[in-house]
Amino acid sequence: MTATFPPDADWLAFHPSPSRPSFRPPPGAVDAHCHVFGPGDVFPYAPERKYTPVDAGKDQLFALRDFLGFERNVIIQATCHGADNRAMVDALLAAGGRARGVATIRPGISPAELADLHAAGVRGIRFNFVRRLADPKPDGYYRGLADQVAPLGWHIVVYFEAPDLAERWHLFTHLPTPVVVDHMGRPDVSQRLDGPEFTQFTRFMHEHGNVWSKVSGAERLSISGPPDYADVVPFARHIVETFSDRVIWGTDWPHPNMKSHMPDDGHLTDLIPHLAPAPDLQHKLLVDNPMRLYWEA
Ligand code: 0GY
Repeated sequence: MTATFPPDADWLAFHPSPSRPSFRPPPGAVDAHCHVFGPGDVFPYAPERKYTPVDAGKDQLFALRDFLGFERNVIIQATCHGADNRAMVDALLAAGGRARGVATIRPGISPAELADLHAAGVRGIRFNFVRRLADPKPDGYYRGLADQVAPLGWHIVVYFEAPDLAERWHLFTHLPTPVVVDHMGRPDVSQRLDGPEFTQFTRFMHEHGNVWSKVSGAERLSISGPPDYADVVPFARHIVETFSDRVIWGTDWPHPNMKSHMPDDGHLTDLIPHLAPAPDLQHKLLVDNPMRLYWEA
């Protein structure tokens, strides 16, 4: 916590002492969805932010990476930092090649600024359609930004609520880059796996070979709750088994905006063999796929 930015009164801080997972990630495993917050007195939170978190800096992230048995991180710019990517870039530069980043950018960013982000390890930008986090813009806004980063070989990460998929279908299916969906498009896991909403999501992936999914966010999607998050497992496992070459996984640390509970990152890591039961699926999910997207692109 910093005096400069007191966190929201109902903010849940990340788990102080996660359990050591029984599952051991394979060598080279990537935690492909996590964030850094501040610290706010060094990297101020954005004036337009929708929440003020408890600081969660790079040293704590790297300690968690080592403790859980991962080798690399993909650090996703969090909305509380707006389009000021300095905290994320600082973490990338400190990681000695073991982290890549996904930035938030605004129209008017220069080629030189994009080149600097690329040199630091940024390989994508994120479009956030979740209304409690960002104010959605017309499709043309996103298309302009996508056209700017496509020549760099970057991809677009999209974060949306399940009902938004129909509304943004045309935009998402015409982006000129790989498209990586956060948290499986946030399915309502109280619905059936073959219900209309999730069927639409799997059709999105079937019909568009450039669409990837993160099978992350169990702690946010689950109604049955920890430590098993049993209601999320069939959804994630279906995606992993059907699209094994286009899935990645991440802890989602430090779990912004959790209200029901703060997950134990060891328990989340122990979900992996339930989502990806066979060792070859685990290797694709944790090593081959994220390496292709973030290190080899
Ligand atoms: C996540 C989810 C959330 C927050 C953000 O950038 C963010 O602020 O992504 C959320 O509140 O659902 O993936 O971290």
